[in-house]
Amino acid sequence: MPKKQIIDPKKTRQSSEITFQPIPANQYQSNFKKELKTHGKERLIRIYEDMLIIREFETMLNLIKTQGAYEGVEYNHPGPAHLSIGQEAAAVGQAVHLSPEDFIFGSHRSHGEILAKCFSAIHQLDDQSLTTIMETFFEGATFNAIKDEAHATTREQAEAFVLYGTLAEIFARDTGFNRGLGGSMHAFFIPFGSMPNNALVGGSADIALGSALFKLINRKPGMVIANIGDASLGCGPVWESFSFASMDQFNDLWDDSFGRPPVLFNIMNNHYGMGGQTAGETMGFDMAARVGAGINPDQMHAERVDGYNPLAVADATQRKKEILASGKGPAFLDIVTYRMSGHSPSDASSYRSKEEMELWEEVDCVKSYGAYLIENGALTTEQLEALQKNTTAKIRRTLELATDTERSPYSDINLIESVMFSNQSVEKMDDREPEVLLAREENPRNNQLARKERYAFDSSGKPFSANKIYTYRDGIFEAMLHRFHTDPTFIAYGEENRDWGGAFACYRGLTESIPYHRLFNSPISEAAIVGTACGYAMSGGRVCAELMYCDFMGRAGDEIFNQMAKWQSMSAGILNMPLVLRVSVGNKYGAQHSQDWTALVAHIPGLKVFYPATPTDAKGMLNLALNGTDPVVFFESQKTYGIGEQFETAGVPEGYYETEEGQPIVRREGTDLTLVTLGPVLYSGIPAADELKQTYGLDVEVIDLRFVNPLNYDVLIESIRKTGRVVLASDAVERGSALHTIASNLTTLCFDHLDAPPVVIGAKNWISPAAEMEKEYYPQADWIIDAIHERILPLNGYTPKQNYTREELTRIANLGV
Ligand SMILES: Cc1ncc(C[n+]2csc(CCOP(=O)(O)OP(=O)(O)O)c2C)c(N)n1
Ligand SMILES: [Mg+2]
Repeated sequence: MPKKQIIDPKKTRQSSEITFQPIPANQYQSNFKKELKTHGKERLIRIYEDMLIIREFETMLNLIKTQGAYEGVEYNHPGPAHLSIGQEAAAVGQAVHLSPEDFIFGSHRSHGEILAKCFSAIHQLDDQSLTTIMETFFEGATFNAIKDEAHATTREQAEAFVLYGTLAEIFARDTGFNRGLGGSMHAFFIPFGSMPNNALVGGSADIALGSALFKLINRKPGMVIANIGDASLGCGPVWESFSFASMDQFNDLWDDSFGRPPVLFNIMNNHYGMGGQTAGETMGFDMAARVGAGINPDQMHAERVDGYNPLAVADATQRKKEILASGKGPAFLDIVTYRMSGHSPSDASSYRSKEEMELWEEVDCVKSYGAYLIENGALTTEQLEALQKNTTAKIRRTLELATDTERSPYSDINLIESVMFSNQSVEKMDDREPEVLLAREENPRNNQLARKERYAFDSSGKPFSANKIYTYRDGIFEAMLHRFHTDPTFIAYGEENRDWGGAFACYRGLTESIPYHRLFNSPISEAAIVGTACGYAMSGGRVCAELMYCDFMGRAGDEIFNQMAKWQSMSAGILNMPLVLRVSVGNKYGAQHSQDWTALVAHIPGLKVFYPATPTDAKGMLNLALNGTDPVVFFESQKTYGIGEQFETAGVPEGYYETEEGQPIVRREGTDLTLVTLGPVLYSGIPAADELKQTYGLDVEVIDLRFVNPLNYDVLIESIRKTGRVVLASDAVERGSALHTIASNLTTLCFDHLDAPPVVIGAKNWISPAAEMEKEYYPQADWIIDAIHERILPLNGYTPKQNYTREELTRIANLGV
């Protein structure tokens, strides 16, 4: 279905120029009377107190790290503590106008942001809500550690709860906000709107955008902030997020009720990466706010703000919040601040002068805001001193509680195993009616499929012609259509997902049925495709993202390896990640479009790895993945997209069904040798088995692995017990292939039954060559026979073509090929 917009050459070739609007910098004017009216005296003092608490919390951490003690309490903290001393006004100012349903995602330096956001939420919630949150969070485990302490009000108690939950998390305690599995750089507390913080520089940009997409698409209240550092403006995924958030389609193609995602990219601009100075050394923007001008005509509403004045930050955040609420996001703030503390406590500040640090100390945000309140009669010096004393006592007590191993036991290491996956079956993530454009019965492709042959052969065993058969890509389509009609939160996107019909026609027919906001083309931004999908999934939605080619996972490495894989466990199971990442394994397109990278993702803990080979499994395994709550990397070979069902004689079932997770399947029974295939190699395995049977009388059992992780070894073990011999083959290059791990486990599990060590066959350890040479690169049926002959069982009169001798093995290993 072509888009309605016409790209008119007359218009696009017209002579004109691009103009920019001025970008405001530090234009906030202090006016105490006005501020008093806006915030009230109590809130103005509260802002000071919040800054003071954060300063003291981090001063305590600094002393613990550098001297092993604070106010007489000794403790050794071996883990990290990236402090933001100096940045308190930015964190507290930002939180002032945020409501609990507004989310902030941050960086490795987020203790202050977590505390500020939670304190702000506490200020807005009533006592009953606060008590319920505290009592129910981890069934009261965190609350129990502080509930017997004397607190004058519920709010004070909630504040102590937040200080304790954060510190216990930093100290890896079971009572911490993420049961000690997140730690200093990843702690968060969703009930108050503090979302995951990220140790990867800029990692929160695309995740926060995904969370904003969730709010937008599911019509949920609130805005989302990505707190990222000035140095993160050098990171590709951050720029991908800017353009993804600014796509014209939100205005031009989506329903008018949507607008653009409510995301604020907030640069906590402390002027440094670790030691690299951004403006002046590693970047060229002069002022970070400038970058907004390059993204869209709204210039992302970019603005520079004085982050040493909490009220200037509060004012700017409120103004951006209004813009986002009107659907005109994304917004961008360059908050000028300064990190007085080192990057980490081991930082000797060798990259900056004493003079510079003294200049910032002179205008210290906590001191100067305190002085401002005194100057304007909101606070007396005595009150300020009392606040300081009180704060020190609070922090000291929090430290005592969080380091008391009885009240705050360390997490049990075995907890991790139990939260690596959530392993749930959840049909839909919300109960509302899914938004669709056509009833399922009206979908043209759905109706076409009703007339297709769901088994590839007729009653005489003759294959049906290609245009008559139900194919692998039809299986993918049916699973997608089912989920779109079942789960209202379910969305899918990637490159060419919509009008094109999906990169390889799997989605053809979906454009007609599914509105733009549930199925859309993304920018060519692989990192942001996966990162936003993570944010969408962790916020409560279900998503299928697609990377056209498996090889493009390289562009989304961090998002797949560090985000998608990690957040369920780093959150101690608080977050789910119902995210299916479809990747196709190509061929014929040479070295950068033809790689099976199952090993890469199977190596990363926290990912499920599926690789169906048949139409029945394409549908059943995608149904399974899309009904689950775990991140799945879903491999599909382009070699198999057009094939029909060749194994299940009843054909691909018409209704809904799921393939059993982790279960390999016997495709042909045999007694003499087990051949385990992954993906399309199944179709080389069958002719190899035929040849071995006909010519050498060898009865081969062919097992289609289907799953790399998780994997149930029972079927494999049972087969090997019977055959005593096993060959494993896939299209991945042989070195480091996921099959080697399986082979190694089979050696351990079946040692007493094996005649010879398992043999792993893969593609050559080379670049994948041009289509014309592929037959000499990917495993072919006769390679399987060659390997059996050389390594397991010499076949009478057989002359191998591939060299599987031990000499060859060591020769190529020596060469690194
Ligand atoms: C992708 C990535 N690269 C490098 C690092 C190592 N690193 C940690 S913090 C940091 C500097 C980040 O600077 P900025 O984004 O300005 O945040 P700040 O530390 O100033 O708060 C670096 C390079 C990392 N954690 N992640
Ligand atoms: Mg910085």
